[in-house]
Amino acid sequence: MNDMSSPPAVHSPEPAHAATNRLDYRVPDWQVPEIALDFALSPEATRVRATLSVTRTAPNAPLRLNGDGIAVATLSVDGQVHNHWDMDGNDLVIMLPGDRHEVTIETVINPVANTQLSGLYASNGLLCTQCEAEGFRRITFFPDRPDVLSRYQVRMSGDKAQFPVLLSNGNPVASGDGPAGTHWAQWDDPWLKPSYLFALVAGDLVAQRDSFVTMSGRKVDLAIYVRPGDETRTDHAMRSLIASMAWDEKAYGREYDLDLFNIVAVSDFNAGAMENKGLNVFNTRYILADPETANDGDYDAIEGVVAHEYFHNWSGNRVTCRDWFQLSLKEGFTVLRDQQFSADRGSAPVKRIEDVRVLRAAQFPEDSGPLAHPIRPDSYQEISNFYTATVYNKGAEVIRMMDVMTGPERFRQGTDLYFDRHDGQAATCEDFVKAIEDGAGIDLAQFRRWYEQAGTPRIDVTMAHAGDTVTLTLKQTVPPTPGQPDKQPMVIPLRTALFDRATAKHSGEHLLVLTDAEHTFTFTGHATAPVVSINRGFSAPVALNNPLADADLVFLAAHDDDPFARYEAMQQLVVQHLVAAITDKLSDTARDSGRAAIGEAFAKVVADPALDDLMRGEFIILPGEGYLAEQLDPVDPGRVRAEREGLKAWLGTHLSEAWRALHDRTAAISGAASGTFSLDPVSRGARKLKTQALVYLAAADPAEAIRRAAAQYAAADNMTDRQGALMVLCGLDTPEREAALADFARRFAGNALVIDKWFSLQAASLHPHAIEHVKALAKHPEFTLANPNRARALYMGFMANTAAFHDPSGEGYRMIADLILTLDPINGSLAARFVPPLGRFRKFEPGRAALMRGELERIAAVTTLSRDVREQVSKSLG
Ligand code: B3K
Ligand code: ZN
Repeated sequence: MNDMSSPPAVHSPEPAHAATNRLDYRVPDWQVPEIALDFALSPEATRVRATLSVTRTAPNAPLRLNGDGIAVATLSVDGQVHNHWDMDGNDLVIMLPGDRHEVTIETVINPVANTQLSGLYASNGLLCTQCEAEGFRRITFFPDRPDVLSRYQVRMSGDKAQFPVLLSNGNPVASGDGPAGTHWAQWDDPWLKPSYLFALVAGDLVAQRDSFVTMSGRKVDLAIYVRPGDETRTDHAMRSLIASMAWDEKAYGREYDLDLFNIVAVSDFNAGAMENKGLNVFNTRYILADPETANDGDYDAIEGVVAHEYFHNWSGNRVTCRDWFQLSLKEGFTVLRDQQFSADRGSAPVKRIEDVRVLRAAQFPEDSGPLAHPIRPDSYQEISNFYTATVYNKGAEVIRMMDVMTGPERFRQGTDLYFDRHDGQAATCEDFVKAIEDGAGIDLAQFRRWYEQAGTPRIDVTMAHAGDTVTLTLKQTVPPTPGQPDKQPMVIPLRTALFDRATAKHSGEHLLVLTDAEHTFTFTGHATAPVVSINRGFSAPVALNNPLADADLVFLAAHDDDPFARYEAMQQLVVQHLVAAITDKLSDTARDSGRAAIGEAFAKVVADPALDDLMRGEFIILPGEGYLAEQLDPVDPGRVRAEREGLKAWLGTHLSEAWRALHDRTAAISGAASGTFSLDPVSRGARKLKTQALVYLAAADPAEAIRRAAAQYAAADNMTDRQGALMVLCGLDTPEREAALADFARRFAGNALVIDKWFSLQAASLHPHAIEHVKALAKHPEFTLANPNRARALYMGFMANTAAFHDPSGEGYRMIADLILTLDPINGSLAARFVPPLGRFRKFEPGRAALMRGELERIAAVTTLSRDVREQVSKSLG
């Protein structure tokens, strides 16, 4: 059975799971305008009685209700026992004579046994729900699709000591004590909603409370519920929520629509958070923060995710999705909205750079691999597999391009029309595009291809100069992707400026909109050949091939007035050099001159008084190993690591005085020396640079870096400094490493979110024995696969450690394949998240590719795989 050369199908007697296709959409045969739910809560046997008012929309059709892992305990129609029903697989099919009925179904579920964390489950003694996308059917039988909108009334009863707090969507309408130490509460949500937005939480929780007065003067009570003891760490989340509510009124004219807004933080959660109407449920990771335990990135992530979920109240809840193929309708738009919010709250250019970095690290590889799909997919087996960087982040970029082309005022007219036109509806991506077209007055006919075609377009740029005329020829290629061998040209808006070399100025930015496969743009009035800065602000999510000489890149890195373009020039300078080095195309002289150019650009940036430290920090981050790998075919991850670290060490030595000075200067800010912690940009910038300086010093002079890192660790009054120092120590083979790790574990024992950091730092470290460390950590008493944050901390950290994951022995691949097989029966949707990195085997040199493929085949040979893992593995094998 271990014959690696056999095709996977031979090992897989199970029939392939049927695909759901976008074009097969049909309106529902029945609607459910109202549902009353009654929960008798108990950790191991919760009884659910659901009463559905159903109305027929198609003649003769039976009522088909989805279920998953549940059975009918009792069923009645219009108050009478009803026997005309059958099971069709997981579906409950009820024959009904009339056009309107009241159907009551009882089910009994076991939340404690629900390790998939979908439906109603237990987390740390709490009971909570996660219903998107198809979890509601694990609670009760229902037409579990987003175009069935219902009014929900929810009653919960349970032991008062065990579940003192009982929450659901909407408003609390009644509560009281019941028999034998129980109590009950009734909640009523006045807004129609699909089943995926249903939520219930019961348990011992404390609330931090505040309020917000909306633009029409209504007071909204806000509460963030956490486990007792955690309430001191909710201030930042609450501030973020209030800021989000104000921002959505100002930026999009969207006002909140209930008298209360509740958030609950739970420790076991598959995703980051969930936008249930009036009752958001969050992963603790995106709520809890204080300076000692959360780093600056955590603070940003909390602000962004709190905003994201809040913004869904309009983009997702008031206007929801017709079907799951439209997921980007709510996710792409809401990511754009949270990106715009965070840009307004902090440094817009830094935020843009971070967002592009995420896109390139997570979405570009997806778009060039076997799991590539359009932002509006055409087919899926398991929808959980489509909560992807493509649907979310590329989806946001696509809508951002509409904004770029229309300008913000017209874009706002488009979104206003969208919300007005589709309020209360389950809409499609097409509805969104049409509303922008009509509201903003723009023709998006060809632009719609962004919803249809997968793959990152590549733009080849050639420039010619003669007399005073510049011709810029742009050629687009959209690569073939699975199921889409031939592509049509896209609409690609590129913000462009031509810089005069002598004055380092340009005479105004142009928005070049490329619509053909190839187009030449002409500019006059350039006596000398300019330096072209193109895709400024990253106006289109494309891979740009604009071959510029090192000197031109150094010029743009120093002078471009678009901060993103300046950063980009720096990145391109480094990428060009490293790609040439990795592929052995550099002579010794070329290596020296390449390094010299990079050193010059770095020196300018480090010393530039016009830059703030937050931005300076962005400029000096070397392109990630994953992004470098994207530029190579085939990839040898060992070479990528060696050359990237080699350059880092060279920069560490070449600029050692600058790094020392930087570390000395920043150490005085927001460390123990300053005595106060602040999230202001100056303190944050200092913290960012402090660790970056250490990183370069560590690559060049480990002994000095160890001394400085140990001091930074000891002096730290905040997690950013402490974690940064520990990260640097963690990559070095030194007793200080062990001492700091032990101190960290002791200091933060019992704080799960910080212990997650302890696991991921070691898994992602540059230490030569990282792979052994991961193996040992998997056996650590604090390690568990039952908690998604912990599982991700160790194994996502490890997979991001490309040199370790791609160890030529294949041990990293084996470990991940074993993990997938062990995790799959516990939590299939989480297990499936670990498949894509193995699925990229075609990108790698033949030795590694064969090993990776072999592991995928070993997984595929298992007949009991979840639908989630099965889909990802079989698509990866192709
Ligand atoms: N809408 C949720 C996603 C839940 C994922 C379920 N597999 C989070 C968000 O995007 O806001
Ligand atoms: Zn979302």
